[in-house]
Amino acid sequence: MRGLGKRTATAVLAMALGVAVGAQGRAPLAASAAEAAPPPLIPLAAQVTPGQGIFTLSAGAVIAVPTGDAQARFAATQLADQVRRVRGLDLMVREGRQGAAITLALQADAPVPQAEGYALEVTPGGAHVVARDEAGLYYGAMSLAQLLTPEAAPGSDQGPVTIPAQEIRDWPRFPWRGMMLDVARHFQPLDSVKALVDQMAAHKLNRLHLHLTDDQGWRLEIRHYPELTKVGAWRTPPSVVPGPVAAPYGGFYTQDQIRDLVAYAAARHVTIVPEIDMPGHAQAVMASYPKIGVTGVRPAVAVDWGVNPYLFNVDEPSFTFIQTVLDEVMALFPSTYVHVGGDEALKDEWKASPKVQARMRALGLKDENALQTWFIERVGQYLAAHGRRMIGWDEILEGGIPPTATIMSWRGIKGAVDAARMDHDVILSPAPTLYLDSLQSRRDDEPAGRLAIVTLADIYAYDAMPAELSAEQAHHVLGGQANVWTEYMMSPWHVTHAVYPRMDALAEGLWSPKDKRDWRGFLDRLPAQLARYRHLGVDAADSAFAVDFTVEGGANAALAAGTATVALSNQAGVGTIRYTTDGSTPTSASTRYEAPLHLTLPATLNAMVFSEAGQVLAAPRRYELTAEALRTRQSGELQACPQGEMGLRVPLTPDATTKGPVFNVNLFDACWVYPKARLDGVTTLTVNAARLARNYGLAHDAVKVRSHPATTPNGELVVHMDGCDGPAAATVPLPSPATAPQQFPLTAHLPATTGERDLCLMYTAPIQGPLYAIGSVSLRAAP
Ligand code: TNX
Repeated sequence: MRGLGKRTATAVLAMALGVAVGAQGRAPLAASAAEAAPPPLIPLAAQVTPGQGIFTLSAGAVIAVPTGDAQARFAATQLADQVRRVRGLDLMVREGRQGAAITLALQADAPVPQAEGYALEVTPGGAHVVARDEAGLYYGAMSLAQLLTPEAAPGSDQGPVTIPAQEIRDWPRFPWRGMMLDVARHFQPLDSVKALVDQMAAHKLNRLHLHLTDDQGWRLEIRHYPELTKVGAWRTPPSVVPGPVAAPYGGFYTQDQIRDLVAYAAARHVTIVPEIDMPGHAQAVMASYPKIGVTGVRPAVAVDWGVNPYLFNVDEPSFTFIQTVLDEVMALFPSTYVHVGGDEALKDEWKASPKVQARMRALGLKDENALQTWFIERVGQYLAAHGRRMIGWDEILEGGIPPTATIMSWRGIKGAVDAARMDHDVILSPAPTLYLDSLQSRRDDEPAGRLAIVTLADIYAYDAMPAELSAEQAHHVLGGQANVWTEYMMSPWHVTHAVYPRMDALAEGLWSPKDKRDWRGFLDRLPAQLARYRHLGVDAADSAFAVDFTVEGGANAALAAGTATVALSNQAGVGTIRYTTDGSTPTSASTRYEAPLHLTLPATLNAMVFSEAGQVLAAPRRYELTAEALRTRQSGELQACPQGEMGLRVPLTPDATTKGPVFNVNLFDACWVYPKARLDGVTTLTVNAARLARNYGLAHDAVKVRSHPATTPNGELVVHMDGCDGPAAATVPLPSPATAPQQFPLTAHLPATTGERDLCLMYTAPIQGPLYAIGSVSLRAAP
């Protein structure tokens, strides 16, 4: 079940390998900054022909657009705005061609092979963009904005800018270059959505799929059904802290705000594709209008992530409701495509309802999957009658493909391959690769998310065209899309961290020709983009560049020897690592890391990563080499107990918007292993414990949650040595949830022993109660 972070061992292994695949040999950034270096564009252009000479642009230069062409003027203004904000260079936008250094114009015979393409010619005399359509002209302006902001190094971005003469002809590989933002699980303020649109447009992405409704919230004002936002947009956060009930969490967009957003995006050639999820993921609807549901019983708006049981009924009032909602949706969103969800609809309610069963039989349908296909197709027909097209997640294939459907494939790519073979259009957005709720590194400092690691390199390597398809069938592949599910992204900061710079890798995969793809070249072009992010206030993740510290031979060897050999590296294998050992923050003048460091304990390492040009690629990271630190394991360093997996990294509070502590958990077993603990002289073990909400809809998998027998009412932390089946070495009762704070230490006294032994730590708290987690485990020796 996707919603819950369970994975097979092979998948986890593959993901672990994915990380290894991401770490390709180290090469200095300047290596390809030689003459034939591609222009500083992301995504890379389809064709670039070098020219003779250099174009120099100074402040006050003019960008000219044809008189009366509002769209060209808008593109020019966007170009000027980018260059001013990133480089501090003021350009002027004017109509007419007089004295212009830069021109932008539509041209019916512009030399581009297809829609959205542009040609950009740079000569010593100026830069000229032509295109056959408005989108192409806009993308030409965005490319020029990148050419005019090529610098990565601070301080180099002053005065006139120079661009080598060149001719660029560029067009997209796929027509659908998408991102999905889930505003249902955690509401995203309008300004954050617009900021995402800005970056999508700058990256030549053109579809923003908004996941507007789900069990945990309905986020779109529907005039005809006011309860959807009065009731359905708000939930009461689960709490495990003694005290009053938390304030409601939620929010929604008014129709005026949506019109504003749609227009804002359209001006940037981004189509907003609305999703109204059905027949499942509909608990917020049932909380607002219970009669639309199967049982008629009113639930609360969900707080449980995962899969919840509430389905739409299949009778006429349901369709009246859906059609009325879609009427308003169609009036707000001009998008040809309307997404109707269809994912993870647990069929229990339909199975248990005699009325639903009678209807299914009357329709001559063989099972609930066929009923889902009928349901979705009925909605698809309604959309088709209004000139729109329906998209659904790949589950809608389960009962036979609805004739009017375009398929968005997320459970791998099989859905896309099957649908394309049946002559349906498809969009690829497979989990985990294009799921940006998957964390991007194994670092301790990553925020909450899924533990299927999807690195920058993984996204870069992704190809949206399934190899299985014939050339004929390949025409059905509209493109790809990365999905930002926000169960664990509580604030705009979290979304930003998840999206950038992985959006750069995505954009290159969806726009640039396949044969132009070049991971090392991409890494060479990325520092300029990171500098753009810095100037624009986009707090991009540095996960791919940040320093990882590895103690050779492991922490135990260092503890035994009192010295350590420490290797420094980073995930992407780029840049220059500089470090200090005196506790100070490194600078570009600090010692350059060349080979593993030999240190005597205690020691402190601070390291950061610079590009060849001296730009900071990763913020400083600190590593303490003390006996205490070497005996401590953070949540992310612990392993799942045998047969289990740590699927999720979860926050202390499900809706806290601030960055806070996170905990790796296996929802099915509150059990962790501290592998090879060095126990010589150790007398106590201290766990930094946390009590978390158990807010997960596990559906049929709920029976798989393991419980461990408790001997006291609140349960205990039990420590076993040499695996989980051996006798308990220590048992510490948990404090009462009614009085204890959410985070608390637990100290266990261990029997004297020696050597390296696996410690198994499990909670025996009742599985109906809160979820207990481990922030860190430390071993202490007797003084
Ligand atoms: C599965 S992808 C879901 C979403 C969850 C996502 C979390 C899909 C169509 N359904 O409801 O948010 O997993 O990764």
